[in-house]
Amino acid sequence: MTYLFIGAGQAGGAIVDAIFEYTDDSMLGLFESTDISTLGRPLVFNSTMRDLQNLSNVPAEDQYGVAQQHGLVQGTEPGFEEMVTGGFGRNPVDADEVMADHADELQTVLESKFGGRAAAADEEEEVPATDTDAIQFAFLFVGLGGGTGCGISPHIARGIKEFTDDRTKVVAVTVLPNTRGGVEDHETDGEVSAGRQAWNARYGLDRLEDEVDGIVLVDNQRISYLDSAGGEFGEYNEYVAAAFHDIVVGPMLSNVNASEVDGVDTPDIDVRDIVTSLSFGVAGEESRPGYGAIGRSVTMTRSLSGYLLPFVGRRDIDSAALARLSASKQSLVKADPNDAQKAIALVRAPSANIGPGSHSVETGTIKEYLERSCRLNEVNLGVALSGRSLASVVTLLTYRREDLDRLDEIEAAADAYEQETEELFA
Ligand SMILES: Nc1nc2c(ncn2[C@@H]2O[C@H](COP(=O)(O)OP(=O)(O)OP(=O)(O)O)[C@@H](O)[C@H]2O)c(=O)[nH]1
Ligand SMILES: [Mg+2]
Repeated sequence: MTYLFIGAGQAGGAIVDAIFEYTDDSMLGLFESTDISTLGRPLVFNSTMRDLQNLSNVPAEDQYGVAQQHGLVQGTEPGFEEMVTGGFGRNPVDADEVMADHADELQTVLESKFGGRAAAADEEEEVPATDTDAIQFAFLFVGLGGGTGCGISPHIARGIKEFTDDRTKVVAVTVLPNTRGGVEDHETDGEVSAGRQAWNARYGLDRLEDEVDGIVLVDNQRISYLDSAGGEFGEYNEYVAAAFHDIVVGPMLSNVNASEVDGVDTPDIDVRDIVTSLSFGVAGEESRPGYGAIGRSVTMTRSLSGYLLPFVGRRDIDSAALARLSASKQSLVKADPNDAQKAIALVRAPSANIGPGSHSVETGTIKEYLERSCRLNEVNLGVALSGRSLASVVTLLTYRREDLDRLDEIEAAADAYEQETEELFA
């Protein structure tokens, strides 16, 4: 049983790399138990070798090149560097075609990692069935403004579901391009127009929608005041990685006893709840993916003197402010938390700040805040321990596509781009 964290393309790979930074014990502090590498596994795909070489936390055996001639090439394969040179020059339609041509190779890759049909070398031998529970959940990270990730990610989602007979739940975490004005392309030093990136984003979202259970939006326009061409993506990636790490992995690394927590019925969430919160549909009917935005707020639970002297200098935590801040830091522009349909959130705090007591996080207050925002009465709140003197709140708000002005804006920019180029080549 594994959770897969897949990165497709440069942006997707970079975010997965940031998530697997959390394997250092010092970051998780006191828990002798586990870290993310015992629960999840990274897997990245890219057409550009250099992007793969930039990853620090994804071993070469979990890196795959996508090349027109050679298909999927494992990072450890001799000659990898010569085979994976291409890139798709911001063209997702090309990437889509190449990946479609090599779709069966994805099954081979998954079999090599999770067992299954390929394990039987001899025809006479009984073919072991694929362990359909091998991958319970997959998070697929991808930047939609480019070619590679945008074009290949729908095939990856479909391939994983095929591998497990549709048992795996897949959540796509998609980076929306900054569509304000021209955007520097740091790969070619040329200008990739905002219109082209919007067109790519629409192309990718439309295809992903048919393959995945939920979609989380990470909008680069949220950081458009930064000079992202200069590599400031790093901090944003870390922010997104921290939020996902908390909400996906946190509850399993550090569960708290339900009876300790006031104001929440079951202060337990798991990944299944995240997927449910991110999709719409009643049991029996086919569900469709919702669109989520994620946010994280954090505050110190001790003053500086409290770090030096135990039991001194505990700070009061303003729970309402922490909840509001988390929702206002969500990863999407032009999204009003009051338009959200559902929400799931995770509070993490040291044990001294959970349960009754004047310094504790008021989970009931946070839940009420989210319930006031959401139109459906579906708010799920989990509580987990933190080994550091920090209290954090991660909120994942789910919207219907039609309620998000930002997606309308991207559609309009994509339409305009299409018209412009049609006129150009008419
Ligand atoms: N948030 C974030 N965005 C990124 C990062 N790297 C690139 N982007 C943006 O993500 C979008 C897709 O770009 P890439 O990920 O470089 O594209 P790709 O999937 O590698 O595809 P190619 O065009 O073939 O290189 C663009 O809008 C980029 O500006 C990153 O590390 N973090
Ligand atoms: Mg690239």
